[in-house]
Amino acid sequence: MTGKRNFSHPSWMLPENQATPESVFFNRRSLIKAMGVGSLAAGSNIFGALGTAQAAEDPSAGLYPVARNENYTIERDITPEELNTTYNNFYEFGSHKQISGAAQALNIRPWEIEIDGEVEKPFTIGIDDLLKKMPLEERLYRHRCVERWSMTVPWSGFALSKLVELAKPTSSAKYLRFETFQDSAIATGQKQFWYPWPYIEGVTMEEAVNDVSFMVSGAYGKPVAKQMGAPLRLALPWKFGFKSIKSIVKISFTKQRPVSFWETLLGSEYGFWANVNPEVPHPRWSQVNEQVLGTDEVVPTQLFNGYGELVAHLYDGMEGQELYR
Ligand SMILES: Nc1nc2c(c(=O)[nH]1)N[C@H]1C(S)=C(S)[C@@H](COP(=O)(O)O)O[C@H]1N2
Ligand SMILES: [Mo]
Repeated sequence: MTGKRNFSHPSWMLPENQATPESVFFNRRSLIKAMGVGSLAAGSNIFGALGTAQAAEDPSAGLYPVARNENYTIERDITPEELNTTYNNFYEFGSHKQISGAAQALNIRPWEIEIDGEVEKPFTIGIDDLLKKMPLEERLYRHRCVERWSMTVPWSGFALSKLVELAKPTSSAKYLRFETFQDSAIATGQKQFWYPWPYIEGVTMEEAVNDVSFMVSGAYGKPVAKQMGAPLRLALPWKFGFKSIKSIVKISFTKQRPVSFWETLLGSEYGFWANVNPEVPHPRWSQVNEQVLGTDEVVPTQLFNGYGELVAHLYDGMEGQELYR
C-alpha cells in the first residue's frame, strides 16, 4: 500500500552507509571506559555507541545476523539505528525519551523467563537456552506509537507461536499475560509510586498464535539494545506501541483477560485491544497521521498499521471503538 517514499535525509542524520562500522566500536568502547561511567551523561550521542558496545559482549551476539523472513519486508526506509537507540519509551527508566543511558544499568545476564498458569507444567528457562530452541529470523516491522510517531525496525527473534508451543498451554488458557522485570534500585522510574509497576501487557491466545506476533531478541543484526527491551520483548506491529512490552521476565497463560499497566493507569484512553485505526481518535488527539522518525514526513496512518490482511480476521464479528483504543 505504501509506495517507496522520496526519502531525504535531514542534515542531522547519518546516511546508512556512513553508520559507524563495527570495528571502531571497540575504540569507542575504550574511550567510554577511559571516560568513566560518571561522565556518560555529558554527551547523548555516545549512548547509541554504548548500547552497541554492550551488545558486542552479549553471549547471544554470535547468533546474529539471522536470515530475513521475506514475508515481512516493507516499502519504508529503516529508521537509523542511532535514532532508534536514543529515542525510546521505557518508563522504568524515566517518563521521557532520553533513557538510553539509564537503561545500561539493566543487567541482562543471567536472565530467566518464568512460564506459568494454564500450562501442562510451569517452568523457568534462561534466555540463552530459550534462544537455542527457537527458530530465529529477521522481520522488518512498522512501529506506531500511540503518541503519533512511527519507526521501521529490523527486528530479530521468533514467532510468539513457537514459544506457545514450547509452553504447552492447556485448553483452559485464553490469554497471555506478560510481565516486565521489577527492580527500582536500577530502574529508578519504578520509584514513581503512582505508576502500577510492574509493566504488564496481554493478548488473546488467538492473537498470540497468529504469525505476526513476534518475540524480539535482536535488532539491527545483533542482540537488541537494553533501551529497546533486552533481552526479550514483544513486537505487535498492528497494535499501538505500548502493547509491545519490553524486558519480559514472566509469561502467564490465564483464563481471565489480563489488565495492562496502561489500562490500570488510564483505562479510558488505553484499552486491552489497542489496534491501530486512524479513524478512532485518542480522547485527546487525532490518530489520522504519524510523524516518521528520522524524516520530516508526516504520513497517513493505516488501519491495523498496514497489517489488516494478516490480522483483521482475528476481530471478525467484534465491533466497537474499544478494539481501537
Ligand atoms: N516495560 C516497558 N515496555 C514498553 C514501554 C515501557 O515503558 N515499559 N513502552 C512502550 C511504548 S509506549 C512504546 S512506543 C515502545 C517503544 O519501544 P522502543 O523504545 O524500542 O521504540 O515500547 C513499549 N514497551
Ligand atoms: Mo508508545
